[in-house]
Amino acid sequence: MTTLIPVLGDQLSHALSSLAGQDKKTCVILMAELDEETAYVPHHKSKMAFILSAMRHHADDLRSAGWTVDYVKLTDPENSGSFTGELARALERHSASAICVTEAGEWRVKAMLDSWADRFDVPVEIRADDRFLCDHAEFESWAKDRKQLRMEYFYRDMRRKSKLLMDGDAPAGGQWNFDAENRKPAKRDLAMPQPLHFAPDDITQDVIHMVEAKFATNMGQTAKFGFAVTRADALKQQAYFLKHALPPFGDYQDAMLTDEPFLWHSILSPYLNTGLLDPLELCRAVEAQYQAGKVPINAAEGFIRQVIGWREYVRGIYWHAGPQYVESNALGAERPLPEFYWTGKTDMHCLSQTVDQTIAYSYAHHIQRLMITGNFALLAGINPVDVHRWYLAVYADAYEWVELPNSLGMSQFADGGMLASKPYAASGAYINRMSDYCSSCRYDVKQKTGPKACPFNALYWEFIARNEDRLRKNPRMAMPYKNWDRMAETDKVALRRQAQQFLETLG
Ligand code: FAD
Ligand code: DLZ
Ligand code: SF4
Repeated sequence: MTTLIPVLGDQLSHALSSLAGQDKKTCVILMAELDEETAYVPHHKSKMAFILSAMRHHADDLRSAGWTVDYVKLTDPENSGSFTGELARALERHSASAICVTEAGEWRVKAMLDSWADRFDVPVEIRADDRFLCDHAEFESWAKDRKQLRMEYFYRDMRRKSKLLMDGDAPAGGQWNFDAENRKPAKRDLAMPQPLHFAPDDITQDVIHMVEAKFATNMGQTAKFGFAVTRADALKQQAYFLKHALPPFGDYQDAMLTDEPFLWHSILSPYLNTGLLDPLELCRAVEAQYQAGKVPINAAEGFIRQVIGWREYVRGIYWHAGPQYVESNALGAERPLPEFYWTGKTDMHCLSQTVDQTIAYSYAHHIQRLMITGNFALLAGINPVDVHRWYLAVYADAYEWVELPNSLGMSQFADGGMLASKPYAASGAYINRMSDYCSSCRYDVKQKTGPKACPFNALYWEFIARNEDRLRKNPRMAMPYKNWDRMAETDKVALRRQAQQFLETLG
């Protein structure tokens, strides 16, 4: 009586629900490197190297913990290329009589897992993924009957539920949210922390060679690969972050600096999303730093809000919105993604900085994703599916459940406001306020028209004008439309012409 337990690439947790209560002597864990998973988008080379190496290390860890692990490599000549195909082969190999699996993290793979009960002659148990604070039923009951879904109210419930940063029934520090204190521009500081660099061991080097050979044309470099690929190393990055980057994290959460890809961010999302780190354990460690007086409330709250607020909220939205969410295009944006998203070759300094570091590290922090690459795509009217597929491909932390609501919902407003109350659209002035990018750009952020004018300026007003029918009634857009209404007709025409001329250069 053997139970087969497929463990997917984002299920690298020892406390995974499918392993709970199992008898190690009668179970075989199946892990497989698959064509289907490496090809659903053209993943960044470092993203692939990270996931495949973390899978190989996790298989070894599980073996050390007494599990039997059947691991199929991408180069195995018999490899069928899909979860279902590998499960069929493994069922035979092990004469298994049952399958137990933790639910999938996305609609595509969920459909696959749901088909197994009909397809195979053995019972299939699909267990809930309990690595999240809020399960599907709880989110549905929270969302039911609400006219608008807003993260802030959901987040307060998660604070109450987890008891994180709570003084009895009240929020620690007297406020739920210290966001207003999290918007300071940063100055270059020689003592700025840099994330730990984990030199690739033999396993990682093998994976990197394979990825470089098999996916030579994919975006991305592996030369600077330094991700942790084990839980032990991911915990080292967690400890490093708590000590060195968390204290100023709150102040500089929205800041951007030239040639500083990481600033005071945690660089923990790849580990949280593969399961190497546990979100609640991390948040409790952050809370302990606050309670010990080592970090201010705006840092602790700001960080915990991202994890039990935004991260849980976007997952809730993903499953609540259904598999057709990906088709949303509320602003009717149809322009194809410009080539420079893949190459970094653009004379807009903010964009080349963000894309170049994405190519080098498979990482960009939130404000770069939202207010540089996301904002540009929104203003230029890029097709949201193209934008979504780009984000899903290029970041080491990208899985559809977390990437899609962030890209399509938060950054492109393609869901018409299901996730966010207004579009995150901004002109060059915002980028200039929050970064030092503009001082070394060939464009002048203060100019709105003419050959040196920052493209974000005219594009911003073009966005406002183009979407007037859809956005004017949004109360949070009242100010931009008031300013637009005040503008002289000749200025409006000049701005729109400037934007059109620029858009034509995108091809
Ligand atoms: P920190 O700034 O240190 O934040 C701490 C943690 O909070 C992160 O590790 C992450 O787990 C969580 N977090 C913060 N913001 C969000 C958010 N909006 N949604 C979910 N979790 C959040 N995050 C992903 O994990 N995967 C993605 O594919 C992804 N795609 C994104 C696409 C766009 C267009 C945007 C605007 C945001 C996206 N995010 C995504 C959210 C956020 O940008 C990343 O979580 C963050 O940059 C990861 O870096 P970090 O670990 O240093 O984060
Ligand atoms: C992202 C990814 C990649 C690139 N490769 C694999 C793989 O070869 N095998 C695997 O099990 N998982 C991989 N993954 C992660 C899966 O795509 C992820 O687990 C599913 O999308 C389910 O959310
Ligand atoms: Fe970006 Fe405009 Fe600033 Fe150049 S001037 S860095 S294009 S915002």
